[in-house]
Amino acid sequence: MPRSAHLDRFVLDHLPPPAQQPDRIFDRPELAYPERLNAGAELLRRALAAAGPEARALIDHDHEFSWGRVDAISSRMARILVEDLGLVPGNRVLLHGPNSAWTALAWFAILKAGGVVVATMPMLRAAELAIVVNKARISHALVYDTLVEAVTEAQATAPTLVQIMDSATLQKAAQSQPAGIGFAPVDTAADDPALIAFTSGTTGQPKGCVHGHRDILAMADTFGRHIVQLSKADIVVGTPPIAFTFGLGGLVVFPAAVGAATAFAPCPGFDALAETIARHRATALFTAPTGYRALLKLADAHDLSSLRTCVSAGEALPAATSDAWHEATGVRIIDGIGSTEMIHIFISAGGDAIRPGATGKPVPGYEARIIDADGNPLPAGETGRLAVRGPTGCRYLDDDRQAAYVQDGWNLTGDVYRLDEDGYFWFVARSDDMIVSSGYNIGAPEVENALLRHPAVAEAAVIGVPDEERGQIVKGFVVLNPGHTASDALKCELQTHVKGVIAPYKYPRALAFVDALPKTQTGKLQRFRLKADA
Ligand code: 3UK
Repeated sequence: MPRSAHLDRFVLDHLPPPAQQPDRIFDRPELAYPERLNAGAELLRRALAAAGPEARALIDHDHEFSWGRVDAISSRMARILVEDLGLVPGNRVLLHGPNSAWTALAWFAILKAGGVVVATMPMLRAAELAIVVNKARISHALVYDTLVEAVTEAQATAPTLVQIMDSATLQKAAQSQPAGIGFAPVDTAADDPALIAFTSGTTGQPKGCVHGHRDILAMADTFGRHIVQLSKADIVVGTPPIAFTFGLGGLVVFPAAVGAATAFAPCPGFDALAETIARHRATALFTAPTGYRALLKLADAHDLSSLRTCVSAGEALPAATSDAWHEATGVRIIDGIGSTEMIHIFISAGGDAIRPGATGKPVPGYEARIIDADGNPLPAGETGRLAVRGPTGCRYLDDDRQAAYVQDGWNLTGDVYRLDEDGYFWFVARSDDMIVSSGYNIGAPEVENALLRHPAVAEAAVIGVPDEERGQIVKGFVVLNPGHTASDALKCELQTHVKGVIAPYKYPRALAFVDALPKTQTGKLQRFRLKADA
């Protein structure tokens, strides 16, 4: 084992035992990382080499940073972390900020300083932050001005947190440093922990997924390099928070790896996103399927014609959404399944290889297979549990649930998939979203996609509800498009429509019209909340 740079060994000491570690495969030249690697320094080295110091890097609403300035400012911030705040390599640093240039700058700074980044969604409140701080024994926090209160409040029940610095203070301190003094990035081992990404946790305590410096580069050198294929000419926009690894990859890591620029919307929401696309002539977009559906409604009012590359993840992209987007913009969306545990996307397809409705094939660097309940691989055509392995893998921080996600070195994502004869992987459902009605297995997403094919339907969700006769019945929740009104007649029409699109036994026997569906901050449908209310 190469020598770790971590003087604070907390994360290293709370990794899963060797027998529960995932296999890690680096059998491609672009994944042959050196023993010493600092992801913050290496990404900025790549950006500067590709685009040069003057090239645009981070664009806030009306303020721009070049890659040269991103490198210089993040080095100054790293110095402040080490010299003023006493950061020791291996210490965990809470990064609590909205998607913005400041949050990206601070992210690079923490990595350069040898800290372990724990980024959290700006919407988290004190109680939720305290859980994360306690679990990861966080000592330092860099916090965006407007969010300081929640963090200081969390401190009351999270005593490990001793140093909090707000964005304005950090920025001022960085500016007042004498020019010309650099910062030598901490000489971390390639596998030294670099970040802990907490799962949104639909049930139970959130799980902390540990990823090393080389894992951050691996997402750029697999999905980024082979499927997204950004160049230094790209201007990237998107909705997923930087605290969610989908957003971290799309808005920070992939652009840096090629010297592209990221434009941050001034506030969350799809109107601001559409405006940002038009204003900066953005070329690449990262958002969830619900984001594409929301943008479709705004496409007439905003100029989206600059977009060339569109990436969807978080939940399956229905063929109906893919087709509607293609029709409106001429761009085929790249769908990809990723997870916090794997850091980013491991099955996907781009360009002519895209088959709407299918997720795609294993991203170069990853292997995927379908296994049965006993862990035996299943042939093409069969439906079963998805298992993957590659350069990255699941390593929970001190968590018994490791044994459920990693088995025999393979990562089990909790998804049910089907592999076709051409090697394409088709999403069926998450295991917990399989409905068993009268002995039939029905995947909730398949019924949702059928509902979405009806012109009156804007959003759809499907769950199983208890039924004496059938065990469970399929229940649908539908948000209507403007110009349509809920009625018994429309309900019947939708039920008949579903029977015409998929096998009739899958149709929603119960159907409710609602104003909105419960979604996570990462755009995922929360079926469990509908189940709780049903
Ligand atoms: C589901 C998908 C079908 C699937 C994520 C890209 O979503 C991400 O991470 P999470 O930990 O959730 C993982 C689970 O979400 N899922 C995600 N993408 C798809 N299902 N098709 C898809 N395209 O159940 C998976 O197990 O929140 C996505 C990059 C980084 C991420 N963290």
